[in-house]
Amino acid sequence: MTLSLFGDDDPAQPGRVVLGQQSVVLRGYALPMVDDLLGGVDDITAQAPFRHMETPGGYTMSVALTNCGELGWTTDARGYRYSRIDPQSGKPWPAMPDAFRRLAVEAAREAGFPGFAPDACLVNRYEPGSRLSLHQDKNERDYDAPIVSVSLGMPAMFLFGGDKRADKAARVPLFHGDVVVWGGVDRLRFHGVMPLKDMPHPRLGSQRINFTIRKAG
Ligand code: MD3
Ligand code: FE
Repeated sequence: MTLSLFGDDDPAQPGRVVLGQQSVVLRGYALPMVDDLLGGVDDITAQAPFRHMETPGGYTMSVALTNCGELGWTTDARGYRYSRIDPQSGKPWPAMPDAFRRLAVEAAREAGFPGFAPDACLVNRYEPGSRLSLHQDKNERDYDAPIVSVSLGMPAMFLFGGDKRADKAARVPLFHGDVVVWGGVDRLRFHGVMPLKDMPHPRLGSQRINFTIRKAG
């Protein structure tokens, strides 16, 4: 048996980058599951293709998105919300793949959030130049549940701000296979993604896929 200097929930473990009191990057955590995860993305997008949605302010998002799970996040001229129905197909969103749920529940537990019961997963696709401006995730019903994010494909520079839009944001690179868990006091922090640089990934080419597993309802 190997003696570990690091307890199971010690935030100073190798491969962990502490972002805030209750948010942590688990570097490469998803790498052993990449085949299953990409298979899941293919299943989802066969039923609910990536699409560019409109913001309430009248802009078209540079990030294309789809969803799986009981609830999916949407935006249009009427606002942001979660819906059981894909507005493009009129059908329920595809089921959340078991591999997504298992990874999220285990990563949440590792980060100090046992008992995570997700019901929603927003899948984002970035192409070169795609960006996400600073925002808070406030459309979920209760902020006690964490959000688990999985990054695949090209790297991105993530912006992690504070509780106010004007708070200075830290820049954190996110790579293929990284998993991030955000919750508790960090749950409502402003965050965003810088415009994606074109650094083609051997497996995914000129795209980045990020999915966030959530409890929305
Ligand atoms: C920090 N997506 O979909 S994931 C989003 O890389 C979103 O596609 C980004 O922000 C992406 O809403 C970042 C990381 C993330 C998700 C939720 C958070 C960071 C968060 C909630 C609170 C604080
Ligand atoms: Fe967000």
